[in-house]
Amino acid sequence: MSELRNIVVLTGAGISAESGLATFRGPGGLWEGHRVEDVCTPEALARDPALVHRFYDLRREALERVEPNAAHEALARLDAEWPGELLIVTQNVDDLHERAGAKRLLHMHGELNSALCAACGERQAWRGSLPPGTDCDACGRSALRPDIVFFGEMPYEMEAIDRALARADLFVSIGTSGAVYPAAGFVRTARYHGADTLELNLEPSEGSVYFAESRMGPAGVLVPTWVDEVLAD
Ligand code: BV8
Repeated sequence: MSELRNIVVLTGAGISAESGLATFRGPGGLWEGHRVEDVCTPEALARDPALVHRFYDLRREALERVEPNAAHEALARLDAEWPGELLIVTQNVDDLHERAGAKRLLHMHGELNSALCAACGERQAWRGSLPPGTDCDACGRSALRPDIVFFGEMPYEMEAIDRALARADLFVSIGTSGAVYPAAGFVRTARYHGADTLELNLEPSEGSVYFAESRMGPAGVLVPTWVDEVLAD
């Protein structure tokens, strides 16, 4: 660990589970009662914009009722105290990392508290309900949509992520099933570039075999322990 300088952390829905937010793979593969392909694809948005906008309105509202947990707070402490490079890449669209104080953070799948204009590509902060046909502040057209990366759409900041993975000495995956690409492939990219790899998850993910070390348990317990270890070195 002594030569450890550059860390990349990937987080998924599991890190927000103890805050009370649902993960994607609930009972029967339903997500808040919906099939993913009915609410998280461009086709679904075109077919039934009211359903998709409502789905994200409900999740944006749920965010107002929850708080960051000990895992978010531990990563924010790492962010504040780690002297080397750090990048927290979250697949989550909640703002719990920010609310815990994380700064060196990016949302590769978008954010609930943001709206994207399908006409001009501009983004604007958004709270509360976002009905279909809402006007864009930048171009005035009625084309605002949830600022979410749907299946089949290119995740955000992939160049920054790839640069960080190429420089990483340690890649840590927290609370993700390893079911969705390109995020699920980051561990292999990091290993290819010589990074050490650690998985902190409630159960083995689909990519567990690629991690040098896997620790099973709730993020609220595993992440503070791990951050203490890293900062003690
Ligand atoms: C793209 C939106 C290309 C935000 C999401 C075949 C092979 C490979 C790839 C593909 C393929 N067919 C299609 C693809 C591409 C596709 C994909 O990977 N499909 C999968 C299903 C095979 N990927 C895409 O489409 C991506 N885009 O590839 O673009 C492209 C190229 C050029 C030009 C244009 C396009 C886009 C993917 C993004 C989709 N959007 N979310 C939102 O609505 O929230 S994905 C969504 O699911 C999440 O964002 C996340 O990324 C993903 C997985 O969810 P997890 O976060 O892992 O959550 P999950 O519930 O699955 O797991 C939770 C884990 O936590 C579990 O392991 C559990 O044990 C653990 N846990 C639970 N509680 C705790 C805990 N751990 C610790 N403590 C706890 N307390």
